[in-house]
Order: sequence, then structure tokens, then C-alpha cells
Amino acid sequence: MSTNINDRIALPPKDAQKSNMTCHFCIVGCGYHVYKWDSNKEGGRPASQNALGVDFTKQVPPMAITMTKAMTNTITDKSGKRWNIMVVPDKECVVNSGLSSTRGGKMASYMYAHDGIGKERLKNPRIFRGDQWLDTGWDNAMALYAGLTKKILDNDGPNALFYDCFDHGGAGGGFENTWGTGKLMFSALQTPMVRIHNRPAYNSECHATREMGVGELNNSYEDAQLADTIFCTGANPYETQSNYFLNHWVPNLSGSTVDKKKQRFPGETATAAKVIIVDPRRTATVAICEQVAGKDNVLHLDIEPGSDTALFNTLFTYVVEQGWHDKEFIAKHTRGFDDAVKTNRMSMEDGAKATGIPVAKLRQAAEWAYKPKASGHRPRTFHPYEKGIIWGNDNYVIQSALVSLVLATQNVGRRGTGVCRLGGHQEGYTRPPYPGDKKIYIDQEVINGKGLMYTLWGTNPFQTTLNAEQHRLVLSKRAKIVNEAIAKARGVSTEQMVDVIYDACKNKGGMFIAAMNLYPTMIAEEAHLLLPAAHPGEMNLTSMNGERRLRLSEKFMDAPGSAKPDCLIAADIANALKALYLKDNKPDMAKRFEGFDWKTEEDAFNDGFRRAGRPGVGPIDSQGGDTGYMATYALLRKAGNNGVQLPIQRVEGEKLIGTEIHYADGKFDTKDGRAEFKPAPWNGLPKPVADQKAKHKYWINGGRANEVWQTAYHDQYNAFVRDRIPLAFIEMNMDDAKQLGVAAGDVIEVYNDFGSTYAMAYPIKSAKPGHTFMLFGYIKGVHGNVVTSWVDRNVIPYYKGTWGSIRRVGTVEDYKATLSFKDRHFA
Ligand code: MGD
Ligand code: MGD
Ligand code: F3S
Repeated sequence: MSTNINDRIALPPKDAQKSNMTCHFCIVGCGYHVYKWDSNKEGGRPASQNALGVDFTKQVPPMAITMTKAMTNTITDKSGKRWNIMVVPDKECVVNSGLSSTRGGKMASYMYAHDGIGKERLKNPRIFRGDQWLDTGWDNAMALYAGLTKKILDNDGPNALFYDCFDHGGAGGGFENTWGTGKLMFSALQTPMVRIHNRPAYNSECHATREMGVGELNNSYEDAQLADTIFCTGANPYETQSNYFLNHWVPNLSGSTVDKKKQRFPGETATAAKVIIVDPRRTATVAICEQVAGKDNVLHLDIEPGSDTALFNTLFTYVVEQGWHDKEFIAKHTRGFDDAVKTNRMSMEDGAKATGIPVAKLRQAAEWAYKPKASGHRPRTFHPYEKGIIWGNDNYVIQSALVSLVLATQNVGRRGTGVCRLGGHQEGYTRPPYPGDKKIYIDQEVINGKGLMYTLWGTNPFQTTLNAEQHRLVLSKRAKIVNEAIAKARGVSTEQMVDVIYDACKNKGGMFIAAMNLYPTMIAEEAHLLLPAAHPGEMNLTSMNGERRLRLSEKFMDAPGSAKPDCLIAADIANALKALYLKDNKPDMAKRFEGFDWKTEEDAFNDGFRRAGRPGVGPIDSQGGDTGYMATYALLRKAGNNGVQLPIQRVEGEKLIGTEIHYADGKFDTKDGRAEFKPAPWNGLPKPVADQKAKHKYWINGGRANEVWQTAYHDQYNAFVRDRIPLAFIEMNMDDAKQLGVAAGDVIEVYNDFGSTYAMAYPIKSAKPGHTFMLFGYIKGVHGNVVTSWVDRNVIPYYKGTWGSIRRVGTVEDYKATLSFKDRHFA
């Protein structure tokens, strides 16, 4: 029997190994099963002969199983044995009910195989020796990394050690890895000079809502099926939280599950939900909602970019004027309402002017979302939101305005409601406290020549930060100073090399750059040390999704080469530092690096999530202690792809019992349990952004596309994605394109006072004049180059808000010959 089956998909035989996998791409965390079996074997077509239990001897009914070639691969383990793998969505998982997405459906193909899509994975540590990369062993890599770290710590203190690090779950995160990295950075090294993978400081995306006492993941996915109205702001969930949208919103919008799912108020008949989508552009989500729910049940509020605060304040004012607010709830469970009514006041007319939405449409939105029903009950309105406002015009103020509106109408803590982030990656936060007392704009520190060593841990700021061109120019210059010094140091030992590098950083303005990653990525162009990381499937990893559902993704294969889980890389660094301090006879310093004697990722999980707890998910056992300790790997393995929704309440037998919704008891996360209204005055655009708008004609909106995951770190090697998107696309208005002399597939330059970038023109009918939408974070054509350096008071960027000019550069005939420029929005 052949080991390479190309004419069919090999089926897993009955005795194939089976394990659980949570998709490690988006927040939704769809459940998958992994089948693994000897590559010389194949299951049979009768249901009794394959592990899927599906009868393939006759036509399989539609939707009976989702399985494609991309869900299969052949891998080789450390001993050289070859295995077939199949990673297919789990029908029993309540998150996705057997659905996959174009991203998760590619997981198997993205698992490492020497001849597969992931063949460029980092396999061993790599050191840049001035003009070339050399593979090396971990001992040597650690001697350099820990040696330089120690030298800097001893001479300059922790503030010279900079980190840009993931703070989430899934790939590049999980409770194990956030704990490992956090313990290293915060309690061992004690550096405050840390930024998070997606923003330039160590801060929250949700300052306002948390201060108001409302955590940002407060309901269950099922609540989207129970809502009367879904009021979605600044998000495009069909493309970015696909199976949450398809498996939980669509059934409610189409009415297909209303009878089964909806609890009704007395005397009411169940009806399909209505949806309001706030987004300046028409998205695929809008188009699909119209198809599913009918145009009459969809309201697209295509507001002026950055005017969300004005919208929420207008609705808030109107609701209060109509008396639709919940007076009893406000009196009993909140504070600050009267002040908010004054500060957030905005008339319909002013609101219409600021948002560009006619009064009639604003009124309609208010009626759908907040007008009490004939029965006198308030509608259940769910308010999901994501990057359109998180990276919007003043994150803090927008969230204050939104959550005030939600509190006034008690649209949180009741089934069918919630005010929630839709989310990005899965979450996996557990760390010791941040050792600083203010938020530090790390990118600006780098630009201003501060810091001696920068570790990019599972991040790629070259493709994703704001003001990215300037950031990269400076970093590149500083890295080259170190390169030159390394190149000149011939025949030196690692200890001597540490001195050479230190001198280049300390005395010549250089910066040493290390990166833990799966791939070399664009970072390799400037870095000096690359450490290979393992990702889910190659390690055990826990994370929670957007409804706080904690799952264990089980290890089923070896990582390539000597790649390791990030938590164990952190432990290696800490242990190397401890040994160096002991050798140096500094026991006090050595003590700081104790507690990393982990052999496996489970040790890191037990030390972090189970022992230290997860802030924000909450201590709720009867002693007031954190109940995270109840979640052992063994119980999570039993809980399978449905896991448990945090916080855990108790264990019944071997079953973890979790929490479906927060604040049902009317007690919020403030000292006295009362939620807090917040003033949210509408101030227009921040000046640096308004200046770009005044100077440049085009709004350069940016964001995601369905088939591309983040910086395309896997996708760039996959022809399915790369051939479709050789260069970041930019959607633009047809007439604008004509005026600029730009045709579909032309290369254009986008530029403003902050930088310039390139993109592939993609004119579409639905783009408004003066509006564009560019794929963010791509390998070629970095949107962040033209994002301003402006941040709000908490150092949160406004990635979505920048204006630029456009010029046609030329054309690539290949693009026009091979690409389709069909409207992506089902126009
Ligand atoms: P990613 O591609 O998610 O990008 O920015 P990043 O987090 O920097 O991942 C970073 C790197 O992690 C990749 O190079 C990948 O190879 C590596 N990686 C993956 N898995 C692992 C692992 O298990 N271990 C290790 N060590 N490495 C791993 C994304 C960021 O961009 C985000 S999340 C947001 S929300 C922001 N959005 C945004 C925007 O909307 N517009 C603009 N203009 N900029 C933005 N920047 C932000
Ligand atoms: P984005 O495309 O960044 O995605 O998920 P989303 O937030 O849904 O932005 C959403 C929308 O914000 C865009 O349609 C944009 O037009 C709109 N917007 C821009 N400006 C404004 C404004 O002023 N007001 C309003 N109301 N809207 C505005 C992000 C999420 O996606 C994240 S954070 C991550 S890390 C994941 N990344 C990711 C991915 O890379 N690819 C895919 N396919 N899915 C992903 N899911 C996750
Ligand atoms: Fe994966 Fe499901 Fe998202 S398949 S990418 S978690 S929608």
C-alpha cells in the first residue's frame, strides 16, 4: 500500500488515535477531532471500517460531514515514522456544531511536515553572525540570551529589557505560555518595558467597560440565539468570528431555531431577531444578514468613520427622553446615571449631523433595540463589538458611551443580552501583576533610542504596529549597529560576544533583537536571535473562547526539530539566568529566577492557571478563593471540546460546572457591586488624525479578510491564499479608481505624513467615494505604515482611523491574468 495517497482522501481506520483540538486561530475556538494513524494504513468505506463512522459506500448526505483535502496531512515523528492525520470539525461541539471555517479547515495542512506548507518552520535556534544565519543548539542560544540579559540587568536595570509579547490564548498563547512569559518578565526580570502583541503598551483593550464594572466577555454564544435584536458595532463577524456568526447568529436571524431556543416573555410568540450593524463600510456580514433575515430586518448604520460615540450618545439621550430606560435597575444596581444623562446628551439632529445617519434611521434603530414591547417587557438586545471601536476613535470614550447605553436599558446580565467583545484570538491570560505604575508607549521608547535588548515573543510588529514605517526604520538602524559589531568580532567565545553586543547597544545606540516564533517572518530581516516555538497540536495548550469556554487542545505530534512550547522557553531562560547568578555568587538574584523547574507545559498550567488564578475570570468559590485550581488536565481532557465556561463553580463527579452568564444577580465587578455610568462627551476626531483628514482625500480603513489569518505567517506559504493575495488588497470606490486612473490589480501607493505603503487596487461597487479598506498586517503592503502615532489616554491606538493620498504606481500583468476581482461582498 502506498504511503502517498493522492487520488483520494485516506480515511482513518477504526483504530486511529483520536484527540481533541480547539482551532487555534480565531477567538471562537471551534472544536475539532484529530485522527492519527500509520500512513501505511487506510480505513475502509463502510461505516464499520472507518473511525469517522460514516458510510462512504454511497453518496454522503449534505452536511453529514465536513471534510476536505486541506484537513489532511502526512507527518513524520522524531523516530522517522510517518503518520496520516485528519483534523475535522466536531459535530458535538456546541461552539461550531460541526462547522469549520476557511482558516480552521486548514489546520491539518499547517501542521509541520518536511515537505508541507509549514516546511519553512524554525527547527532550531538561529543566531545571526553579522551576515548570515547559523543554526545552533539551545545551550548556545541560552548562553547568549541569558548572558546578555544578565549583563543588562546588572548594569542598566530591568528598564533596558524590552518585550513585545502575546497576551492571549491559542497559537502564541494559552494559559501555559502567558504564565511562563509573564512570570519571566514580571516577577523574575521585573521589567515594566513590555507591550502587548497588538498595542504599544501594557494595558487593556477595555479600560472603560472594566472600570464600569462590566467585564467584556459576559454572556454565552447561546445568547445570540436568544436575542430579539443584535446590535453589532465595528465588527465583521462573518469573516472574523465565522462560526459564531454562522452557528449562533444566523439561526436566530433566519428564525430556524426560534421555537427550539427562545424563551419568550409570557404571551409572546417567538420571532426571528433583527440586526443592526454599525460600520462605515458595507461588509460581507451586512450582505449575508440581508440574505438570511431579509432586508427589512437589517439596519446598516454606515456612520461617518469614528463617530460611534455620537451615535451611542444620541441613542442614549433618545431612550431616556422616551422613558425606555430601566429606572428600577438603574436605581438598584448602578451609579452615575444622572451625570451621564447630562454629559452624554446629544439630540437626534446633532447625532444625525455627526454620524451622517438620517434621524429616521436613528429612531428606527432605537425602536428595534430599546422600545419596550407590547407586553411591557424590554427587548433583549445583545451588543457585540470589536476592532472597529476598540481600534476606533478614542476607545475609552466609545466604550463609556456604549456601556452607558447598555446599562440604561439593562442589556447585560439577562439571557439574550450582553455587551461583549467578539474577540480576536482565544484568551489565555494569567500573569503575575505588571511591575509598573503607568502605561508606557514602548514603540516611542524604541524610536527615541531607549532600551538595549528587545524580545519579540510571538509577535510581528513590523507588519502590525502603528506608525510602523518609522518604528521599523529606527529598529533596523539600531539592529544594524549590532550586526556590524557581531561581524567584526571574529573567533570570540559566547561570553566575549555578549560583551561585544552589549558595547554596541550601550555605547553606540544599537539594539539586540531576539524573537520566539514559528517562522523566521519579516522580523528575521532585523533580528539577531531566533528561537523556535511549538504551537497547539505539538504541545498541550489550554485557552478560553469568547464565551469563556476553557478547553484543552491535546498534543498529538512532535514539534519540528528542537522547537519548544513558549512556557518551556521561558523556563529555559529563567533557569539559565539562575545558573549564571549562582555562578556569580549572587543568591538573591538567583532566587528571582526560581520556580521554573517545569518539565512539561502541564507544570506551567498547574503553577499558573491552577495556583495563581486568572484575574478577571474570578474567584467565586465559597471561601472566596479562585476556583481555577479545579481544572486539571485530566478533567479537561474528559470535558473534551465542550470544556467548561469560566469561572468554574464546582466539580460534580468528574464534570466541571461552569458559568453561562455574568451579572445575572445584578452584582457588577466594582467594590460595591454597582455598575458605573461614565461620561463620554463627543469630541470629534483627535487632532493628528483630523490633520491627516484635512490634508489627504482618502479614508484608509483597514482590517481582516476571511481567508487570511493575521500576518499570514502560515498563509504566506499556502498558494490558496498567496496566489489570491500577492499584495495587500485595497478596496476602493469605482469612480475614485477611475479618477486616479487605477484599474483592478494595479499597484498603488498610499501615503501621508506618517509613511507610505503599497497595495493592490480592488475597486468595488459598495465602497463609498473617498473610502477604502485595506487588508491589515500583510506580508506585502503594511497598512500600519500609514497609521498615525496617536494613542488615547491609555495608549490605545486608532488603527482604523487614518487618511492618505493615493497614486498609481503601475501594474503587474500577472495579477490581472490570474486574480479575480469579483466583489468580495456578495454585491
Ligand atoms: P500575529 O500574526 O497574530 O500578529 O499582530 P501580531 O500578534 O504581531 O502573530 C505574531 C507572530 O506569532 C507571527 O509571526 C507568528 O508566526 C507567531 N506565532 C504564532 N503562533 C505562535 C506560537 O505558538 N508561539 C510563538 N512564539 N509564536 C507564534 C496582530 C495584531 O495586529 C492584532 S491581534 C490586532 S487586533 C491589531 N489589529 C490591527 C488592525 O486592525 N489594523 C492595523 N493597521 N494594525 C493592527 N495591528 C494589530
Ligand atoms: P476588523 O476587520 O479588524 O475585524 O475582528 P473585527 O473587528 O470584526 O474590523 C471590523 C470592522 O471595523 C471593519 O469592517 C471596519 O470597516 C470597521 N470600522 C472601521 N472604522 C470604524 C468606525 O469608526 N466605527 C465602526 N463602527 N466600525 C469601523 C477582529 C478580530 O478578528 C481580531 S482582533 C483578531 S486578532 C482575529 N483576526 C482575524 C484574522 O486575521 N482573519 C480572520 N479571517 N479572522 C480573524 N478573526 C479575529
Ligand atoms: Fe477556527 Fe472556528 Fe475561528 S474554525 S478560525 S475558531 S471560526
